[in-house]
Amino acid sequence: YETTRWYTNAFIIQEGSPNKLLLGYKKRGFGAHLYNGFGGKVEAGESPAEAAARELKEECGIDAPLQHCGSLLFVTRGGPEWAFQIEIYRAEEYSGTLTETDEMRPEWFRYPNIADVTPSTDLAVTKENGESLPPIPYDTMWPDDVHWMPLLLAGRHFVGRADFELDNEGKYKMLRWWFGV
Ligand code: 6U4
Ligand code: NA
Ligand code: NA
Repeated sequence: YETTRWYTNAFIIQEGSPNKLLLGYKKRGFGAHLYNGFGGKVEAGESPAEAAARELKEECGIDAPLQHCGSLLFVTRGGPEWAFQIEIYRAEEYSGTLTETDEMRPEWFRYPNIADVTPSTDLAVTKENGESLPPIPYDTMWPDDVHWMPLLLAGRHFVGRADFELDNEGKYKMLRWWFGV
């Protein structure tokens, strides 16, 4: 590969009525117009955990006791070849005020009861709980997310890999994937 790049992705997950997941609508740059966790590049001299905390603050204005819960490898063909290693973090609490930034617009979504979430749960069909919030917007997220989000929401530690190909229209298509605990 040309290079392996290290990234972070952080999610705030609050069990309750309804269960809430915080995502950000990315307004610019890589993955623009998709919902995702908050994160970005790990910079020189920084640990992934430090980068995760910095990016969370920069992108939506909050601090949180982030815990590492997963590692994902993304490999791409068709364009410049690269691999992304993304470290996934979660927290149940946060401090500070959620703030829209130039890069991200934070929004809450509901998800099914944790007891109903297994690695094979299809969260694209969300159970009727928490009417006031929209369900997780998988159609507007990276296509791998639906496969590992149940593991994240269930509080599991997970690893995975997804391979992408850049198609003729310049869109990333997911060729194959594997996610497990
Ligand atoms: P700069 O250029 O410094 O603003 P930076 O904020 O460091 O960029 P950015 O925003 O490009 O990085 O980070 C990309 C984000 O997208 C990271 O949180 C990782 C995430 N990401 C990339 N591919 C992904 C994928 N296939 N599935 C996923 N998240 C992905 O769920
Ligand atoms: Na970012
Ligand atoms: Na950054």
